[in-house]
Amino acid sequence: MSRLIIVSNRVAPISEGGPAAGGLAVGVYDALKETGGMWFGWSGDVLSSGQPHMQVVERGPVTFATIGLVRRDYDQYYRGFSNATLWPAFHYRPDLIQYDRHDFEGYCRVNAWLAQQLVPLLQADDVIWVHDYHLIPFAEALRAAGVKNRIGFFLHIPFPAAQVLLSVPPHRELVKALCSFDLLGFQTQRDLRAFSDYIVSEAGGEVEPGLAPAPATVRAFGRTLRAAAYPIGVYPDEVAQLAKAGTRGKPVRTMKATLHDRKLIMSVDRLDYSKGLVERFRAFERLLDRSPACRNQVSFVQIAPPTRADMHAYQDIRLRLEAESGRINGRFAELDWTPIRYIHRQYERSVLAALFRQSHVGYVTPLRDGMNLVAKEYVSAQDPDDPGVLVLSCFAGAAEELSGALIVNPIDIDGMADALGEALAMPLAERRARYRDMIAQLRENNVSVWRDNFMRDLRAAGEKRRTAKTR
Ligand code: GDG
Repeated sequence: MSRLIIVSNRVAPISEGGPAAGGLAVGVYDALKETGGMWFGWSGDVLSSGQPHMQVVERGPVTFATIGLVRRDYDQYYRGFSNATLWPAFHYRPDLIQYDRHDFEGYCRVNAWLAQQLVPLLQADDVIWVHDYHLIPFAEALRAAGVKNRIGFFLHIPFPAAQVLLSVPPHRELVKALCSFDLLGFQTQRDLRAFSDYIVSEAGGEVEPGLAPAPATVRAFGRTLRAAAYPIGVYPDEVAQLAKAGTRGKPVRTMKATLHDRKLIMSVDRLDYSKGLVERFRAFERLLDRSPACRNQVSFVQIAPPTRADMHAYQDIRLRLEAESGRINGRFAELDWTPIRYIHRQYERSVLAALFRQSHVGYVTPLRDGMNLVAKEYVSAQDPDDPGVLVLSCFAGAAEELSGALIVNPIDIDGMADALGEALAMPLAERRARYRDMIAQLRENNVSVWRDNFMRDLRAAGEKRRTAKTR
């Protein structure tokens, strides 16, 4: 079978046994081990002087090829166009979009430069799978360098409605660049519809739906390609094992001791404005306001590790959250009870999984999210005999699959407070039924299924393209 080449903005840090992080990294690494191949991307280093050099590390059948970025490229490509323009736009926050045409030039320049670094490492029948919004022009750049291989793209974040995408000045260039791939993968049907709508209404192209599970055929900008939804999953049994192991560890035992018999509501998110943390804190406050019986009986733990901390919008959300948690705790705390434990730090995966298992409610309410793996990890970590309840935003991609969750609109503070109350009081039989429904879905669509479906369609899409050319 042909080699697989994974291209992503960051390459997951690798230890001897494989990637340290879970989910996507593990799923992708498994595929690389099966077929052999390479993972290529930014090393995470930002160089203040000198030229970046590629580092190549071999681990059995897998090669890791990483390269640093010079400061200007980091500022324009990563902080600038990727994270100050595309991230807010794709998460429906036009109010936060910052646009500078030099950043867009830098974004295209870095994509072209990365593509040039990859070209000498490619073999003729390699299959190339590019990940996420940092690398939208990557296939166009490879094609310009004469690469004929099959190239697929998976977007981990939402694809916005056409009206929202129009607020990104080079929207047409971006969608045209996407059409240089052979296969486009989105998290949900909603994202696929938004993309199709842009193709038809703004690009004058056409989209012919595929007979499920076949992808749709897209014709636009003089190209024909395929597009479909491939909801990313987790390995639920592995998360459950981690949760059981973590429960015996010291951090979780200590935490449990400080809870006494109070019920626990758990949230874990990178500290990002797309995750809806302020609204979530206010809904918990509303619950305490309306239900005196919950006071001193329920604790809410929010773990929010730092991310993109050198950007204004992220410093802002941090300040707002610190103010909100301080205000709410000041209002309701007692000598022996702090309602919100807000922790701006990272924890080990096994600690998180164990905390999920100990908690009565998983509170996952992003304002927008491509999928949200935390929701899937929360369900996976539960004890089947005594599972907790997932309260989930209708704007997380995961809501398309997890019908056993209590689905909320994160703008509706009262609605979220109602759902928290309902989750805390839910009878065991109903909790079990909802859990069974969700865990079956997670097992059926685990991360291997996501990857295999994408790879199957990418190999087929490339075949069609080659056959069409030789006719
Ligand atoms: C993007 C899309 C899409 C979090 N805190 C810690 C920690 N985590 C882990 C979680 C989970 C992952 O990070 C976060 O994944 P999410 O899916 O929730 O969100 P994003 O980071 O925004 O990811 C998203 C995803 O890509 C995959 O396609 O679902 O929509 O935005 O696995 O558990 N892990 C550790 N310590 C922490 O403190 N070890």
